Amino acid sequence: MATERTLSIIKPDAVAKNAIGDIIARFEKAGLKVVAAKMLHLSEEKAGGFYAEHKERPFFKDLVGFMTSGPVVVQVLEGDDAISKNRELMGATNPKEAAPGTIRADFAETIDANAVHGSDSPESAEREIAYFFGNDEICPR
Ligand code: IDP
Repeated sequence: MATERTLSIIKPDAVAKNAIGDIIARFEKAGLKVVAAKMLHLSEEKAGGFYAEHKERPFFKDLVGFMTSGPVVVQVLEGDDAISKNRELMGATNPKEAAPGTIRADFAETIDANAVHGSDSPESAEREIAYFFGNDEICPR
């Protein structure tokens, strides 16, 4: 197993539900360490840049509207196989298809407001972490 870092975002719907602590507890109980964290209210430009790969998709405008609708908590999680472990904890993109006990099954109802984001590959983790954090904001533990 490789020690990895991944970017997690607790999205505006989960922040509005006061679920920040419950979600971070799941990461920590699974052995992932929070090595950076901050709360942000994303601008359209910042949210649009983050999801640039979806720019041509029909849901892009709604996605940016949702991601800028309230504050988010962005974190860097570190641990063994952190990228795939976080994706397992999150569950499927559509909460209706997410396995029982996953974050999306427990905290989200719809695909447009699905509680969390997690990097899906080492390449996206590297890009996404650098999109939100400078090296001096990450605290190895
Ligand atoms: P992921 O968040 O599970 O990695 P992606 O395919 O990267 O899923 O999509 C990014 C985000 O875009 C999703 O989390 C979801 O909020 C939104 N999204 C994806 N597909 C759809 C769709 O078909 N309709 C509405 N929103 C979508």
